[in-house]
Amino acid sequence: MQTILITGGAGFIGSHLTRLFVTKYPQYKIVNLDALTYAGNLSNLKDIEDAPNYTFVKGDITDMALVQQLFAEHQFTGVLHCAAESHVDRSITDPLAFVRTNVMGTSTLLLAAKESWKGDFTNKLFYHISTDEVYGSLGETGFFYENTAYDPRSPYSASKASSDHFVRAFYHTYGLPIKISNCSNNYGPYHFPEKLIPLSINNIINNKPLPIYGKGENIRDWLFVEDHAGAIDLIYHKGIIGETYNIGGHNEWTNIDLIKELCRQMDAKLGKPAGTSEKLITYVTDRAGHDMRYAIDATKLKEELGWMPSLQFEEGLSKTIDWYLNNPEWLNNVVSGNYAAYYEDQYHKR
Ligand code: NAD
Ligand code: TDX
Repeated sequence: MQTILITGGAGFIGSHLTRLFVTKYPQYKIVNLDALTYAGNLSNLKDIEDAPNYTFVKGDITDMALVQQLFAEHQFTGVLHCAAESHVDRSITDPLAFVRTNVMGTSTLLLAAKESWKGDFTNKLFYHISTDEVYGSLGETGFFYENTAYDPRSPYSASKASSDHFVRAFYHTYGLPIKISNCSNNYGPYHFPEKLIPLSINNIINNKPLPIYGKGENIRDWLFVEDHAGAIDLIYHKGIIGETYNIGGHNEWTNIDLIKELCRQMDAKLGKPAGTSEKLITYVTDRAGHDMRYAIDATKLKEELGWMPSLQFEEGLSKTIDWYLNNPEWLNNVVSGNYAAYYEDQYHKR
């Protein structure tokens, strides 16, 4: 019998992961702890909210008393730690929010797990979900490997790198059973429209400019979010304690090529003449400290655990666009309110 604490389960990746664990493992009890920040949205989990093995708790991972109380009440055997401040641009304007949630929050969870498990680590696991951005920025060649030296360059990636270090420190110092995975850029349904792909889909729908930072030559390595969730499931159950696994699909795109492919697919789906959406592309001031290229080498995950991504990018992008076109209420809900003010502030000065 497993009882698993998922943090950040109402966010983008967390909601896919929660859905996967709740439906695939009906014998597990899943508790989702989420503060419901601007990025958390319970409508991401509508289809499973009444599942008998699922409980939602609204709360903050930096709240030690709450986290301790949840460990005492539910006797968690595992933690899937997804909660984070996750947007690089927001980390440039408000770095301390990232230190608070990503560093303090992760450390709070680690300490609560250590105290609750009281040295009996049999069948226990603290799984930390992290990013490839901790490795820094690549030039034209090369890949990030599990043993690539950390070189974070944004407040976001510095806070994620710090959280990874704390997770490893608890493994080495206290023997806490941990696993870490570092994944490349995700895309798919329920992605908050402050990130490149959903922001651009939303702007094409609304005939608004598509802001491309700098020359659009920066490269990201994109993975469909359900493939990320599948990899986490595999590592959670089959990976080795204390190990790190890189997750990525060898799928590198310059931002400009990606946006052109998105425009091409959206014109076709919306019945517009080819080339219509591309006219919305607008080059804007570059992101400060903009990392040039990310590229993951996921050989370890493939060779040791047999993982492969299931979707080609064009197919995954098509599924993603269809989801946004079929869920206008979700999109309209999240782009109203606070997000409208953020968007105005972020882009009017570019
Ligand atoms: P997200 O911003 O969509 O969701 C984050 C969730 O965490 C939200 O539901 C939010 O309400 C919750 N949260 C934030 N602060 C909290 C706090 N203090 N206490 C409790 N809950 C809090 O993020 P995402 O894109 O789904 O990313 C999830 C994890 O995966 C993060 O750790 C991120 O670093 C990592 N990651 C993301 C990507 C990506 O491309 N999105 C890639 C690799 C790794
Ligand atoms: O309006 C935009 N215009 C633009 O050109 C935005 C929002 C982004 N960009 C560029 C910046 C990046 O080169 O597109 C690329 C992707 O940007 P984001 O979607 O903000 O993602 P990124 O900065 O690469 O970070 C993401 O991947 C790793 C996630 O947000 C992180 O949470 C994850 O860890």
